[in-house]
Amino acid sequence: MAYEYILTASEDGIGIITLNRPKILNALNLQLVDELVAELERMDRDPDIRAIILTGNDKAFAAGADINEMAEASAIEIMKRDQFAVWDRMSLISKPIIGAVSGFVLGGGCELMMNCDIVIASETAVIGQPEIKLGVMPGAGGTQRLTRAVGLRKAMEMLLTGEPISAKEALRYGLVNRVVPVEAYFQEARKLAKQIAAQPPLAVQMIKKAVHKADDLPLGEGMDYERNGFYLLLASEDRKEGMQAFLEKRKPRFTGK
Ligand code: CO8
Repeated sequence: MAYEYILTASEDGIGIITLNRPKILNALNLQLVDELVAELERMDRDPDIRAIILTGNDKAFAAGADINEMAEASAIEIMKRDQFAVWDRMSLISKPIIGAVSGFVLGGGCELMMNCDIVIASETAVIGQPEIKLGVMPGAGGTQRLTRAVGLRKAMEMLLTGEPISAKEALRYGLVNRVVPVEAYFQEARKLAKQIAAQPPLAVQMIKKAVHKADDLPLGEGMDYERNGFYLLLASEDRKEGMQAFLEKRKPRFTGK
């Protein structure tokens, strides 16, 4: 499919999506988000792709929603657009999404990063929710996912001041997984994606789903969900292969069946 605002590639079981509006710091207009979600869904269906990397460029992962696009729109127009419905589809992607972020990760950019399952950040990343400075507030999960990720007090400070935090501080708060020099963040994400792509795909997807349930469900229900996933995976061919390979002291070959 031809896209205008994203680039796509695939290699060795991983799909790579690059946000591509570099002149305006990958500001997220409606079309870009539509393209991004369409490609995530396509990669989710592609049996040759087992993990997805989402990235921008060294200067900006994304500096937020496109302010030009929303500056003139009325509240009713924006409500009728229902633009966050497409964002909600991102959380239905079953394959793991690894964010490789650098530079500005602001507003909708931070919300997009928080939609990723694992995040590798460059040392230059500055991460925040500056919506308050524009007279609004986050609309795609900024108050909810940030609070779950960093805790109430830190989220309050970030959201009420609009000031970003450094990659190192984000690491301390568990908002990103690793911080590496800017020359290395993409390679690090690629290495990790390949490692995950070599795992049994059904188990990968079941684990992703179960971990996200920990945000939504009370503990008892989450435990039930986990246990049913465990039983289901016992019926997979990859389970037979994984255990047989262990007993035969060889590397397993997982097929996703
Ligand atoms: N939207 C549109 N254009 C942008 C955006 C943006 N979010 N961010 C940067 N740009 C453009 C600039 O206008 C500039 O364009 P031009 O060269 O044509 O003047 C170009 O990118 C480069 O930017 P700067 O010259 O400003 O670069 P600096 O290095 O000086 O500053 C900053 C970088 C600090 C990132 C600065 O650009 C900035 O503050 N950007 C805005 C950040 C922001 O406020 N993001 C939040 C947006 S709101 C949001 O994401 C959620 C809204 C939820 C409600 C949605 C309702 C529809």
